[in-house]
Formats: sequence, C-alpha cells, structure tokens
Amino acid sequence: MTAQPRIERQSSTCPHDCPSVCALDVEVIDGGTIGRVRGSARHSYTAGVVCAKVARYAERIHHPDRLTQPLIRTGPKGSGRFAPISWDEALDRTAAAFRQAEAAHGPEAVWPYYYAGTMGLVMRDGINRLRHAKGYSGQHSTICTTLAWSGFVAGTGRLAGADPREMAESDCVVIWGTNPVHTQVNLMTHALAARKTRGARIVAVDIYDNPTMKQADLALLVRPGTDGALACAVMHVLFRDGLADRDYLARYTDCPDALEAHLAARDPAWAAAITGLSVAEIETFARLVGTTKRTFFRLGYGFSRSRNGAVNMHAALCIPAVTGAWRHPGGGAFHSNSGIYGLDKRLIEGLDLRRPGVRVLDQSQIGRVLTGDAEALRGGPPVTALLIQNTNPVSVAPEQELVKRGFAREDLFVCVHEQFMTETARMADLVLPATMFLEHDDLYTSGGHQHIQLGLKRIDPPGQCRSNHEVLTGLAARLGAEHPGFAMTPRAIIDATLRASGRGTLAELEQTEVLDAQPPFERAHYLDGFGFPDGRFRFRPDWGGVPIAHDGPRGPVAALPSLPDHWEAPLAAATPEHPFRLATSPARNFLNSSFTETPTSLAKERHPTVMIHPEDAAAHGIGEGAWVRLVNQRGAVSLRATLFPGLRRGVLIAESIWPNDAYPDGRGINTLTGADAPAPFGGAAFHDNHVAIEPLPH
Ligand SMILES: Nc1nc2c(c(=O)[nH]1)N[C@H]1C(S)=C(S)[C@@H](COP(=O)(O)OP(=O)(O)OC[C@H]3O[C@@H](n4cnc5c(=O)[nH]c(N)nc54)[C@H](O)[C@@H]3O)O[C@H]1N2
Ligand SMILES: Nc1nc2c(c(=O)[nH]1)N[C@H]1C(S)=C(S)[C@@H](COP(=O)(O)OP(=O)(O)OC[C@H]3O[C@@H](n4cnc5c(=O)[nH]c(N)nc54)[C@H](O)[C@@H]3O)O[C@H]1N2
Ligand code: SF4
Ligand SMILES: [Mo]
Repeated sequence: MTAQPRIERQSSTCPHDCPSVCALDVEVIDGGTIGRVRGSARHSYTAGVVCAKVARYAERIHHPDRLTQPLIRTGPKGSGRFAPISWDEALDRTAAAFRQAEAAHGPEAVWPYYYAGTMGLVMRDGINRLRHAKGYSGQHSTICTTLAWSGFVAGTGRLAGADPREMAESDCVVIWGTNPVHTQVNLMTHALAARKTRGARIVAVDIYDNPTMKQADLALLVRPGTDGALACAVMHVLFRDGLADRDYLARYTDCPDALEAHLAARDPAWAAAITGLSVAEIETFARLVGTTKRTFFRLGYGFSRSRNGAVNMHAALCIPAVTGAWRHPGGGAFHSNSGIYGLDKRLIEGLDLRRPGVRVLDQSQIGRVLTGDAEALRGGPPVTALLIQNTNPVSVAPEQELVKRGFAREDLFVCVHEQFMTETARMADLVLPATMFLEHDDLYTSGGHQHIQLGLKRIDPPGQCRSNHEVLTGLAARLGAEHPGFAMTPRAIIDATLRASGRGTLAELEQTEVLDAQPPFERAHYLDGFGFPDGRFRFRPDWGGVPIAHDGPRGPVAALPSLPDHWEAPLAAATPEHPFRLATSPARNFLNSSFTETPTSLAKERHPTVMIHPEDAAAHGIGEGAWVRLVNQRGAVSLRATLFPGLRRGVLIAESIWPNDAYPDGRGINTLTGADAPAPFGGAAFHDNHVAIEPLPH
C-alpha cells in the first residue's frame, strides 16, 4: 500500500502585478510540492475566487524550465550559450563590473532596473536600497501607472477612492477602460453581486467587445482615446437636464460654473462624432448615471494608455463630482488604493541614503537610454552596467528595436536575476536563479482593494535559487554598500516596517493573515474634503503640480486642456500610410510576459493574433487566419489575423505580449509601440499606435 500524500492548506498572497492581490489558500503536498491554489474564502475582496492561471500555479512553480543555478555567458550576446558558475563567482563578477563602470563614468553608469514581477515590497523595492547606497542612476517607473495616476490625483489630490467592496451596494457599476474578466477577475465578483442582489446595471466602456463588455447591460464601444469626449457629453446632459447635484458642486468642487459654461458646446452630437457612439447611447448613459445616485465608477488603466490618457482619466473622474455620487454608499469612483497605506519604506528602500541630484532615467525609455540618446540620458554618462530584477524589458518595453540594439552592446554589462530564461535573461552576461513567492517571505499591499497581507515561505526553492533580498545583500557586501536593511532578514524587515508605520507587527499579521486598511467612509468618499488645501475637487487641475512621484514635468504640460475635454493633439495621428489605430490589450491567460511559459496558458492563447473588423479585412483582402504584417515608422510585425466584428472600423487589437520569438521573424508587438513621454509626467501609450496592415503570402 502506498502512503497517502500529506496535504496542508496554507495561506499566501498572489505576488503578480495585478490589482486584485488575491489572498490564497495553497495546498502544500508532503511539505514540498504545490497542489491546487484557491482564492481565500475568508478574504472580503478575494471572496474565494482566483484567476485560472494562478489556480494552476503548480505548472509555473514546478516548471521544468525554472532557472536553478547561476549562469555565465559563454557565446556571443543573445546566443543563449551559458555555463554554470558558483554563486560566489557570479556575485564577485557582478560587483567587479559595477565597480569598473563606476570607475570609468561615475556611479550613474550603473542602472538598477526593476518592476513589479513580484509585488512583494521587500523583494520588489529592495533594489532601491542598493541604488541609493551607491548613488546609482534612479528609475522613474513610467511603464504602467503614471498616466492613470496623474489623471486621477489631478482631480482628487489623493490616490484612493470608495471602498471597492461597496460595489456590491451599488445600483450601477461603470467599468471604464479596464477588462477585469481578463485582468482582475475579483472586480466582477462584486459587480455581479450588485446585479444579482439589487438589480444593479453594469456599464462597460471599451474599444472592443471583450468578455467584460459582453457581460455589461450597456456596452459603450468608443474609438480609442476619445473617453474625454464621452465624459464631457455626459456632464453636458447632467447640467442640461437638471441631474447635476448643485449643492454638492457648490460645497465640494472648484469651478462648477466654469465647467458648465465650458460644456455647453460639448453636447452628445459633438461627442458622437468623436467617439463613434450614437447620440442615443450617450443620452442613455448620462440619464442612467444622473438618475442613479449609487453609481460606482471603476476606472481602469487601459483607457489611460494613450498620449491623452491622463486627461481622459481626469474627465471620467469628473462625472461623479457632477452627480454627487460620492455622497452615497456604493457611489463615487475608484481607481487605485495605493495611496492609503502610508507604510514607512525607509528600511526597505534605503530612502535615508537617497542623494539629491542623482540622475533619474525613464523606465519606458530603456531603449533610448541604452542606445545613447542624450536626452534620455539626461545629459549624463552612458549606462554601462544593468542589474535587472522582476521585469522583462526585452519583451515588454516600447521601441523594441532600440531595446534590442541596446542590450546587444558589447560594452554593456548585464546581470539578470530571473525565474526563467526570459528574452532579457538571454541577453545577459550573468543570469541568477530567483525564488518564487512560496519560497520567500514578503509583505503586500493592494491597488485594487485595501489590505496589507503576508506571503510567507512555504516550501524550499529548487536547486540554488536565491531571493532578491539575498542577491542584494550579497552585492551590498561586495560593494561596500551599508544600510541596516542589508543585515536583516525579510521577516525582520517586514516586522520593523509594520511597526514603524503604526500597522502592528509581523506576529500580529501572522495571526490575522490580513490587515484591513480601509479608511472610514467619510474619508474614502472625500466627504471631509479632497486632497487639496481648500478641500475641493479639481475640475481645473494644476497639471504641473499633481502630487504624485515623478521626476519633473514631461511632454507638453502647458498644452494640456485646463478643463475636461477631448484632447486630440497628442494622439498618434492616422496618416494615409498608417491608417489603423492599434491597441495591445492584455490577454486572459498571460500576465504581462509571465505565464507565457506555462503549457495551459500557451495552449489557450495559441499564437499571436491581431483582431480586425471583417469589412476592413475584406477591403484589404485579408481572410480569417491569414498572415499579415503590421507596419509603422518603428518597424514591422508579422502575425495572424482574426476577423472580429466587435470593434470599430479602423481599429486593430493585438491581445497580449507574446515573447518576440513567438513571431516568425522574432519581432514582437512592442516593435510598434512608442516611448515618447506623454504629459504631464511621462508614461507608456501602449494602446496608442498607428499602423498599416498588409496581407502576407505564406
Ligand atoms: N490576464 C492578465 N491580467 C493582467 C495583466 C495581463 O497582462 N493579463 N496585466 C496586469 C497589469 S500589469 C495591469 S497594469 C493591469 C491592467 O489592467 P486594466 O486596467 O484592465 O488595463 P489594460 O489591460 O491595459 O486595458 C483594459 C482595457 O482597456 C481597453 N482600452 C484601450 N484603450 C482604450 C481607450 O482609449 N478607451 C477605453 N475606454 N478603453 C480602452 C483595452 O482594450 C482593454 O480592454 O492588469 C493586470 N492583470
Ligand atoms: N504592448 C504592451 N506592452 C506592455 C503592456 C501592454 O498592455 N501592452 N503592459 C505594460 C505594463 S502595464 C506593465 S506593468 C509591464 C510589465 O512587464 P514586466 O515587468 O516584464 O512583467 P511581468 O511579466 O509581470 O514580470 C516580469 C518578470 O519578473 C519575474 N519575476 C517574478 N517574480 C520575481 C522575483 O521574485 N524575483 C525576480 N528576480 N524576478 C521575478 C518573472 O519571472 C517575469 O519574467 O509591461 C508593459 N508592456
Ligand atoms: S486575479 Fe490577479 S491577484 Fe488574483 S490570482 Fe489572478 S493574477 Fe493573482
Ligand atoms: Mo501594469
């Protein structure tokens, strides 16, 4: 008789870059193998639900292709030829390369580069401690949130909103510019609960008929980058039809009269011509939100990924300030709660060592930085050494042709700490094997809800994998970088961070599993005032002074419209040569570049595809499944077409960031995307591209 396996259920937190930050119940089999992963039923936001890709996390954590030993390059850059070396030798060589870069050009020649492959605060942000201790170049993290956060905080003054669990108490949920069925499934749990228990109406605003749109009672299919026009026309109707809450406007907003006058000319007919919606659709939407006080505006990232994205986010946010929805439970707006936690991150990030005046480089412009663009280098020295954790820029960053050329530079030293041999790792001189979340201790906060959570080590890592923290302490010791954080364990850092932040202790959090940091109703709904000295919502933002982290105004700040509007000027222009607008929306079974290695995700996504309207396809002689080439001034990408009536003519959608080598000529979708910095503080306009589409003989 064979022994029954011992299965323990242990709590954890999903570490991936997703607003849902699910609380997990993980099956640990015989103390070393992961079984099923479920959403914690005890957690008020997760509510027992996780996405399919994390439910089958065993595929990723026990993947045969996991990196398990340090590797040194033995062939030409990018050849994929590596040989094992010891950890000591790998760290010695990395430290020596950093010292050499510093000796030649000063410490700014070293650029620690990271993002949110793990959202754990110790493992994600610890790299900044090494940066600050050594005076290495800074990173302005623009690839994801900058445009959205700028637009939201321009209105509210704070990055926080109504409790997302209140969606279940709403009579109308507006899901605007996010595709939660793909990107944050738990949002749907709460929106659908409102429909089931209260008959709430669900509105979705998007540029294609994605699975979220399919679930909506009212699906508004707008032309990309035109959300500002829709918002203006909605507010026009609200003022016109007596649906504005004038008492709220007088008490809580900066310039309602100027707004009303400004909107007089922005009626539904004006917006219909811009957005492609009908006048009737706009009137219906306006009447719905105007007569439903408990309307919850769930504003996503997707509609901010255009060059006018900050303006569009702000414009949509203005609607609940006109209806006064903020006054009501289940009403108001939510984008991200990243501003509510107030954690003291000095220990994690070594903020006390930050040196003023050190140059800060734009994360999205890594291609320009590595190819020596003087403006991108901010007039400073070249970057000759990179340390990369938690990100895969050779796949995900815009202007891929420049990124690849940069990584191919012979005089550039690259150390990549990774879980898999990603395209970025393949370009490295040294590859270090990284732990996964169930193999190390970390602390998490959530953008999409309001909890502080733990994810503790549950199993041993395979082979010689080390955590980000271990790599950083190993390098710090070799580089003479000093800070108390380098001498502490992750658990000690978590405990000290919680204590310094007035958020209890590690021991307490281990008991409770989660800490609900939701501000009281009055504050979350800004009934005690918005985050500006006069407490008033800004219809007329001070765009240059929006209080978010940035390295100075970028793009044409002076040209930003002073009141909500359709801002056409900065959008990628359609030209006779490049007539199609291309958006690169996330796929359901990948998460950015992650899960492109798991068999089930690959099987479900099949191959790189671009969706095209059947009439456009016919006009270009393109049939279902045909090979096509997308071309613009940055390059060309070959992939297969699929005919899809659920988008506007002239719009193309290529879902997901497939690895470049999933395309026949090795050029992935970010070949076509741009890294110019949109106003006010930069960002990445991943959904704002113009291209030509050409049939390919295959
Ligand atoms: N499965 C899966 N989940 C993910 C990710 C993933 O890649 N895959 N990525 C994660 C990350 S890092 C993030 S930041 C979040 C992002 O998640 P979201 O906030 O959902 O943002 P996006 O996925 O960029 O885009 C959402 C939707 O916006 C639409 N959109 C694009 N342009 C416009 C526009 O001009 N107007 C309107 N109204 N809609 C527009 C897109 O078509 C898409 O359907 O998701 C996270 N979750
Ligand atoms: N065309 C297009 N491009 C996009 C987008 C889009 O919508 N369209 N979305 C953009 C957005 S919103 C984002 S946020 C970026 C994200 O792009 P990336 O930052 O590249 O995204 P991820 O796939 O989340 O994570 C990258 C890597 O982190 C590694 N990793 C995970 N945990 C750890 C760890 O603990 N230690 C170490 N050392 N490594 C770890 C994973 O193995 C993975 O390879 O992509 C952007 N690029
Ligand atoms: S929905 Fe997001 S947070 Fe939840 S398990 Fe999936 S990737 Fe993780
Ligand atoms: Mo993101």
